[in-house]
Amino acid sequence: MSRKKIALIGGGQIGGVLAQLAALRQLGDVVLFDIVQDMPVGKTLDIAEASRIDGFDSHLKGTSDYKDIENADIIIVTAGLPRKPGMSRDDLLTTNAAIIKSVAENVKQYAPNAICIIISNPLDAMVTLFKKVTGFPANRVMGQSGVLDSSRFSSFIAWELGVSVKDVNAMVLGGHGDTMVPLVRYANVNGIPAMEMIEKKYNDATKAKEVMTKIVDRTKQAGGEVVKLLKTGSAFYSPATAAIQMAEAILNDEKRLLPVCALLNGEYGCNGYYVGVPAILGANGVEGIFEVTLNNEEKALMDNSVKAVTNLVADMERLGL
Ligand code: A3D
Repeated sequence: MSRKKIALIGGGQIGGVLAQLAALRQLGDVVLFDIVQDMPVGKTLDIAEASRIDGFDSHLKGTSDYKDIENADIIIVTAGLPRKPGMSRDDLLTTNAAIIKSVAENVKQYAPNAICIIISNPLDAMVTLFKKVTGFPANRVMGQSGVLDSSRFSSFIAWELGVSVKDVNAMVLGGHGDTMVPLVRYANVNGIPAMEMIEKKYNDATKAKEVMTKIVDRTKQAGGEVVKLLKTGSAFYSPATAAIQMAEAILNDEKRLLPVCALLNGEYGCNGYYVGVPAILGANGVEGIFEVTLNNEEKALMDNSVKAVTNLVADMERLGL
């Protein structure tokens, strides 16, 4: 059996961490592509030179030639500009759309059977564009955002309660922007509702609500918090880790239920748009979408988030992208 091939388009901050994680977890052979010459070769060489220490056999290749992504099983796209302090993800629309268009054309030509995970921002619009240009089936084109947003939400709950984050299950749905929807009612610590635990901690329901509101707001602003502190660029360790979890679920046919930016076909009252929803990831990519029962308040938040996504896509279409 031959090794799986993982092609990473964009060899910047996230691309470099993706390459290292894919090698460390022995997911397969790795190709790191960037339009900047030599840099991806340097990065993959640097990672490969630690293979003796880390004990991995994955072959790594840096390149600026799309031919090298031929027959990739998985493509992860990070090509495009990251945010600068004060910018919203949507401010990247015009620049990154042109980049994603050219990436999608090349992926279509050189790796027509790959399963593709998009990370470039503004995420929901870039996944939509990538799907449109490649014409790949919906199960093979998805975006990474919910796994990261949910990990941030889970971490903040764990830090508040002083429990291991391994026991926290909390999910964020909706678009990857300020309207994202952290599902408070479903958040739990090994089955115990997180809200109940926060209420017990403070013995005060009002205070518990305030604490959870802060956690939700921090989750929504978490990307911006890192951008502000880094001064240049945006988060890159955690987005890479999140995408690798998705790639691993697909390559190992794990049937993981993860929050994935997937194409909706009537689910959540939405048709034809990419939105973050719980999806089953396996060998065929997105193998199913689960529709969580939402109460009126949650439904209103989800509708608002879907509206933000449709507005963003409409902006992109108005620009002729
Ligand atoms: P950065 O370190 O700038 O890397 C981007 C790379 O893309 C650079 O090395 C560029 O040379 C390369 N590039 C530009 N144009 C092309 C092209 N046409 N073909 C191939 N490569 C090209 O950015 P980063 O790695 O920090 O972030 C990458 C993207 O991910 C940005 O759009 C971020 O906003 C986005 N991002 C998304 C999340 C999500 O959770 C969705 C989180 C963090 C960042």
